[in-house]
Amino acid sequence: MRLTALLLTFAVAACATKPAANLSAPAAVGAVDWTKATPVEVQLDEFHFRPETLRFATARPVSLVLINTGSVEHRFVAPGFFAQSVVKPGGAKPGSDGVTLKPGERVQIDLVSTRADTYDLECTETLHPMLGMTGTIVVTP
Ligand SMILES: [Cu+2]
Repeated sequence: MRLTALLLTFAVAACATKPAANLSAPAAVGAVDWTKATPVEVQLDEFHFRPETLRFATARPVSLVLINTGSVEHRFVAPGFFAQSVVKPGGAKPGSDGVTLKPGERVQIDLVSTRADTYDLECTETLHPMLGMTGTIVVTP
C-alpha cells in the first residue's frame, strides 16, 4: 500500500515535470496573436534587398512579405535567422536554401523571432552577393 502510494507519487511527479521541461517553445508560440503581425515588406531586385537591414524584436509576430521586383530569379537566404524563428502554424519554414522568388513573385511568411542576434542575409544566386545582394537582420529583445 505504502509502495503503491510512493510509485503513484513518482508517476504524478514525472507527468507534472515532463511537459513543463518542454513547454517554453510551444507555450510562447501559443501565446502569439498572429492577427497583430506587423507587415514588413522586402523588395528584391538587381542587385539589392530593399531595405538592406531588417529590424525585428523577439516575441513580436511579423508578416514578412518578400517581393521580387527585378527581372531575374532571386533568393532570400538567412539560415540563422529562420532557424531561430517560429513560423505561424500551417506555414512553411524556409530551410538553409531560403526562399526562391521568380520575377514578380510574392511570398509571405508569418513568423516570430525567439533569439536576439544579428543574422546574415544574402541572395545565393551566382554572383548576386558580390554584386551587392547582401543584408543584415537584427533581432533585439
Ligand atoms: Cu539575387
